[in-house]
Amino acid sequence: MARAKKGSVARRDFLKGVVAGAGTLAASSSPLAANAAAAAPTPRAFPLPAVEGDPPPSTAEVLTVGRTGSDFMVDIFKSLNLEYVCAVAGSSFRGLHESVINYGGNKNPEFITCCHEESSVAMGHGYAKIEGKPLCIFAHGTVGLQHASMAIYNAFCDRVPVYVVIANNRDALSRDPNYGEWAHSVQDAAAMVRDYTKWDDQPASLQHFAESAVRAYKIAMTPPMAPVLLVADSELQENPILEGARLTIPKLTLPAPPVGESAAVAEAARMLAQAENPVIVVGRNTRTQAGIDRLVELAEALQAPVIDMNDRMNFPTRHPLNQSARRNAVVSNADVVLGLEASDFWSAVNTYHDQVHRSSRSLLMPGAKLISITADELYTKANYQDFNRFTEVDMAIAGEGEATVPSLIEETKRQMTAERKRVAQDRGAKLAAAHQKAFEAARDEAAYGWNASPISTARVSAELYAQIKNEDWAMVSILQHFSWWPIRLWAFDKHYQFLGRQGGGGVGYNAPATVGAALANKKYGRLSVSIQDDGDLLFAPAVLWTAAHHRIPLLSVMHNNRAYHEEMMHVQRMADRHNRGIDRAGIGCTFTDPNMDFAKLAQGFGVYAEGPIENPADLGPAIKRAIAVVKRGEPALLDVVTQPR
Ligand SMILES: Cc1ncc(C[n+]2csc(CCOP(=O)(O)OP(=O)(O)O)c2C)c(N)n1
Ligand SMILES: [Mg+2]
Repeated sequence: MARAKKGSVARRDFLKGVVAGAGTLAASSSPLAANAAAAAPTPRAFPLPAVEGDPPPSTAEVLTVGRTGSDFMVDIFKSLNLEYVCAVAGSSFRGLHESVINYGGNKNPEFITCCHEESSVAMGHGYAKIEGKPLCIFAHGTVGLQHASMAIYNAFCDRVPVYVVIANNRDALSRDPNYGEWAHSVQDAAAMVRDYTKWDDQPASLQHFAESAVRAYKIAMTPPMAPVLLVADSELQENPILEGARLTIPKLTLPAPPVGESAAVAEAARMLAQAENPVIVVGRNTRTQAGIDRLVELAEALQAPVIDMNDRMNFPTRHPLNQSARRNAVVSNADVVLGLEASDFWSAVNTYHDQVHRSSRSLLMPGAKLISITADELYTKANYQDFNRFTEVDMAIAGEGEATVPSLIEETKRQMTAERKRVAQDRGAKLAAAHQKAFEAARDEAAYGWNASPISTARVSAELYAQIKNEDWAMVSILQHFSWWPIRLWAFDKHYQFLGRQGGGGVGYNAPATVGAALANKKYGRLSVSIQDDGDLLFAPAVLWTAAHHRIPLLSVMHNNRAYHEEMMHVQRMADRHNRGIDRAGIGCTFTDPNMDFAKLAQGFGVYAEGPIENPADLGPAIKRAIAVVKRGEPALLDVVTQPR
C-alpha cells in the first residue's frame, strides 16, 4: 500500500501557527504518519472566523507550506496508474495542478494542456477506447464541468470509462471573492452530470478521498463501463496534511467481468448449433485482440454471418463471414439471431422509415428466435434515452459479451455434430461468395466520380489506404459521415484499428477523441489516422494545438464538405416534404462565402498542414508528405475539399 510520506519542517511550523491561531486544535509536533491514530480527521488550515478581540490570524504571515492534501491525491492517482491528466487550468484545482507537475514530477499523470473541457473529456474517451482504461480529467468546478458535460454524455452512451475530477469550494468561508470562487462553487457539484455518470462522490477527508478514488476507478472499469466523477474539495487539496494523519491508499482490485450463467449459455449454444441460419449481431462487444480472435472462432465454429454494428472494432472486415454489408438480406433469412452487446439490437432486426407518418418493419421471419448477451442488462438509468427501442428476445443473458464468448464457443463446439458441421460448411461457402461479391460491388461503386472535384470520399479513402496499409495503422475517427468507405474497403483486423462512434452522437467528439486515441497509440508507435469532418473540428479546433504542443502523432485528413451536411440533408428532407424545393437548404448549414481555410487554422496552432486540396491528383503526394511529418512524431492535417458523402 502506498502511504503518505513525511511532511517538511516548514509545514510542521505552519501547522503550529494554525493551531495557535485557531486556538481550537491540540498542538502536536510529531512527524507525519508516526504514532498516529488511524483515520485522524483533517484539520482546518484556516483559522476560525475572527471575532472582536481576537488577535490577528496567524495564517496571515504564513506563506509556505509543505505537503498538502493535493500531494496525497497525486499519490492516489499514481497508485491508479493514471497516465495523463487532461485539463484546462482552473484555480479551484490549483493545488492539484501544482502537485501533479512538481510533487508528482509531471509523470503518471502527465499534465496535458487542453483548451476546452469538452476536449479534455473527449480526449479521455478516445484514449480509453485504445488503452482499455481511463485517463484523468481535471475540470474547474461548475463552469469547467458545464463545458465538459456533453463529452461526458458521449462517453456514457458509449460505455467508456472516463475519470473526471472536479474541484469545489464547499465551505463558504473559504471562497475568495477576488477569483470568482462564489460563482464557481456549488452545493452538489455532480448533480448536473449525475444522470450520465455511473458514480460520484465529494469526499470530506483525505482518507475518504483515497477510498472513493479507488472505488470510482473500480466502478468506472466494471462492465458496463462509464464515466465517474470525484469532487476534490479545494480546501482538502490545499490544507496541509494533518500531523499524525495515517493515510493509506486502498489497493485496487478490478472485478472479473460478469459472465453469462452457464446453463443459459449452453442453451444458447444449442439453439445456435441447431439453427439453419444463425446470425451474430455485434455491438459494443470487443475490448481486446483476444476478443476479436474469439469472435472469429465462434463465427467459424458455426459458419454464421456476422453483422458488425460498427460500435467497436469487433470482427475483421475482410473475413468471409463478415456480412455487415448484407445486413437486411442476412437477418431476413435468419432463424436464430445472437446479439452480443448489441446496444441497438432492435435496429439490427427492423427497418425504420423517416416519413410524415413514421413506420417500421421487422426484418425477421416469423418464428425467428433472438438471444441477447449483454452487460447492459445490469445497469440502466432512467432519464436519458440512450437505451434504444425495447427488443423482444427469446433468451436474455446478463453477462458481458467478450467475457461470455469463450464458454459459448466451448458449448457450441460440443453441440456441433458431424451433420451440423456439414450444413455449416455449405452455409459458409455461400457466405464467402456473397462477401466477395459485396466487396467487389463496393469497389466498383468507389470508382464513380474518381476524378471529381470536390474529391470523392471513396477516392480519399483509397488514396489514404494505399499509403498506410503496410504500416501499423489505426483509424481513430468516426466514419459514418464518410459513407463508411474504409470499413467497406480496407482490411481491419486489429482491436485498435477502429473505435466506433461518439456514443451520444454529440458533434465535437471527433477532433479531440482522435487526439486522445493518438496519444494512447503513441507509445506503441502506431500510425494514427483520422477522417476529420469540418463541422466537428469547428467546435473546439484548438485541440490541434494540444496535439502539436504534446507532440502527438496524428494524420487528420479532412472531410471538408463545407457544411453541416447531415443537417442540410434534414432541411432538404423537410423542404421536399413541404414541396418548397431544396435550393435554400444550405442556409444555416453551409460554410461558404467565405470558405474556411483549415490549413491556415491548423498552421496557426503550430500543426503541419496543407490545403485546400481540390484536385484529386494532388492528394497522394500530399498524404506522403504528411505521413513523413507524422512519422517524425508530430500531427499533420490535410484540408481536402470533398463531396458531401
Ligand atoms: C453538439 C451537437 N450539435 C448539433 C448536432 C446536430 N448535428 C448532427 S450531424 C451535424 C453536422 C456535423 O457536421 P460535420 O461534422 O461537418 O459532418 P457532415 O455531416 O458535414 O459530414 C450536426 C450539426 C449534434 N449531433 N451534436
Ligand atoms: Mg461537414
